[in-house]
Amino acid sequence: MSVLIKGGTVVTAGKTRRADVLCDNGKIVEVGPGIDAPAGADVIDAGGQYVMPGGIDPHTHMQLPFMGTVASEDFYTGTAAGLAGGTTMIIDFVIPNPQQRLMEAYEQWREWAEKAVADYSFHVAVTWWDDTVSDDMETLVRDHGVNSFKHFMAYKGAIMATDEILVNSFMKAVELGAITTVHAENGDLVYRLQQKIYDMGITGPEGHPLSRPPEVEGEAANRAIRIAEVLNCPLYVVHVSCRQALEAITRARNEGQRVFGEVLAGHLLVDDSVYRDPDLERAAAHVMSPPFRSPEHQVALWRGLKAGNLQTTATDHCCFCADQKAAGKDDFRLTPNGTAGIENRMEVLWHHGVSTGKLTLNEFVKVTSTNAAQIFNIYPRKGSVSVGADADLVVWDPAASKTISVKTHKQNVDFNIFEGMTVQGCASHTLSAGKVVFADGDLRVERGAGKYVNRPPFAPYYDALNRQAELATPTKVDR
Ligand code: URQ
Ligand code: ZN
Ligand code: ZN
Repeated sequence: MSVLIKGGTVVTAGKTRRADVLCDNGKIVEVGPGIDAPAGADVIDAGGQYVMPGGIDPHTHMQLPFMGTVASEDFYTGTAAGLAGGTTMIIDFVIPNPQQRLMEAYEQWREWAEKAVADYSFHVAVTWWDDTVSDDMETLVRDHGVNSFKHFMAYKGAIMATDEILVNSFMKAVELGAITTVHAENGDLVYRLQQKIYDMGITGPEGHPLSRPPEVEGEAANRAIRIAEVLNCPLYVVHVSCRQALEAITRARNEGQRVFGEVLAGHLLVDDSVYRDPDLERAAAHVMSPPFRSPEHQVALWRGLKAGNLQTTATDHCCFCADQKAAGKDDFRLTPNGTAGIENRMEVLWHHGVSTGKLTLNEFVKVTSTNAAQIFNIYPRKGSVSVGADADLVVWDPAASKTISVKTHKQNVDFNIFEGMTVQGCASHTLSAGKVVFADGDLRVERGAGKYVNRPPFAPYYDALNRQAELATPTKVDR
């Protein structure tokens, strides 16, 4: 079955032009003006609309077992909600328990993800270390298309990676040609600050941000960056939420270090006043880490995105309903951390980014799709509108408006951090593997249609050798 998207303006990371797009057999087969519809083709009239690469959300946690419960959104409902917002691929996380073989956890997550309706891939977390972890990392890169390994520097007593784990894992990643990613919060500081805040009698959700100030994130981001610098290891900092972490990334990038930064749609648009909501259930619904920050950090993050010091946008889609969040009713430390966003990421970024002039059309495509595809080595198969690429596309209607609400969203969670936000510009059609899976408000998904996406390693040793060469030849000093 072929689909012709006719009359639209194709927007990619590098170009904006009037062109039709013909999809057949899951791939893009022709891009250009005046394409005639083959017999039997589905034709989408994209007049007055944009045709862009489907969004890639590089940070989700579908059905994550965490803090004594399981995230309410699973791989079926979560990828469907993403398609309704123009996101056609997720990169989720395999998170082994300490002492659990990475391969065992990987097989478990692969099984959970079989019901996905859009394509998916996995970062694999390194939560402990011994030779078997090293071996499993190698197996995952060599045989399973994993090229990124995650490290939680927070969550002491659970999945926190110590410096020793970071060093061992980063060295292995360089050897394998993989990239490392970090959740950058100093877990020891958080642990003690949580205790201190709680012992002061602050037990409600307002205690959450107090126990994880921006400095706690800035320190960890800088530490991970410095470790990566010494080991010449590419580093991707997830959910950068504050000026301090952004400054650490910006400094490193200005010195030519291979560091990337990710920002969540939520951290760009929601501030820490939510934790002072007199409705404690609503306040608890916003408990995630790093926490939503005071307004000056949103200003810094938008600047970072515009300046190119933050390359990707994500959601950290990790859903817990009110009855789950209630576990922390008397002790904020027990509130499962996580919020939603996969359905609204692109539309809120369009409304607050493109329509306000912060982002050009091409920058919007970069930060919602292409940069993630390039960083995680699946470009131009993903993140492009080019012949031979997967036909994962979104037809974007700049004139359409909607008001975001839990009453109408497709996400399987009873709260929306963008509740009541009216946006102009949203997906009218989404194609996944060349099939129309969302059109005029209706999902047309097929359980299990999503495919696992292999992500090949980068050139192993390349950077390490270059670095050694640099170090070996002392810089000439003109006397
Ligand atoms: O830390 C993460 O990224 C996971 C556990 C989701 N929860 C969160 O608060 N960000
Ligand atoms: Zn995290
Ligand atoms: Zn996360």
